[in-house]
Amino acid sequence: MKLYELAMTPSARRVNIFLNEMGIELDRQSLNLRAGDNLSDEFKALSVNGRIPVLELDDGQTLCESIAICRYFDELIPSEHSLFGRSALEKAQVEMWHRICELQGLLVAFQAFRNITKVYQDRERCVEAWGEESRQRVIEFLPTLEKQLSEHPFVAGQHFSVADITAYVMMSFIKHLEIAPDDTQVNLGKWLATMEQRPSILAVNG
Ligand SMILES: N[C@@H](CCC(=O)N[C@@H](CS)C(=O)NCC(=O)O)C(=O)O
Repeated sequence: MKLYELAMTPSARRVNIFLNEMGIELDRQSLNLRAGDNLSDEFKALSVNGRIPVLELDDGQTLCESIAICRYFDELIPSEHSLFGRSALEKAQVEMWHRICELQGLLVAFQAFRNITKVYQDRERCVEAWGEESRQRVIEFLPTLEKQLSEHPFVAGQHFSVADITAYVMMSFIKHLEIAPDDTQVNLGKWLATMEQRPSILAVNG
């Protein structure tokens, strides 16, 4: 198997934290996204969404979308400590919080970053006002996380899960938008500090 990625990017970080949690090593190929390595016909043949990460299986089939890749390994190597949850209720809570963090947090932060910095203006139309609006929406999402973390040790409840991975990657990424927990978001700040001590996260932070 081979993982096509760019280790510093948020989507690759999500997969790499997950793989570190599971103790999985893979062959890797790094792409230079800004130079447009992912825009080639050769790469587009591997990646339905034309982005990294992409997992290429030994039989040549490929998977893109970071959480689909994580789910593949979760099913391939079953564990009683699945990061996608254990009981029916816990699986649904992980799914719920994961979708909340992804749809209201990480993907909105991507829109903010891409439209404000215009980093990929060679391949997409950038709307600065949309970037600023998205940045504001990320700020307005943080109280949801603060409330949840004031009542539970982890984002989806009692156990570390893929929802913590996405929330952590979002929180580390929004530093580029000059967003951080404010003085009232103490529980979010404490959770962030705890996440930064996890070996799987220390390893991607280098
Ligand atoms: N929803 C996708 C997002 C993938 C994505 O946006 N990857 C970025 C890096 S974080 C990328 O490849 N950007 C290059 C481009 O947009 O051309 C996932 O979770 O895998």
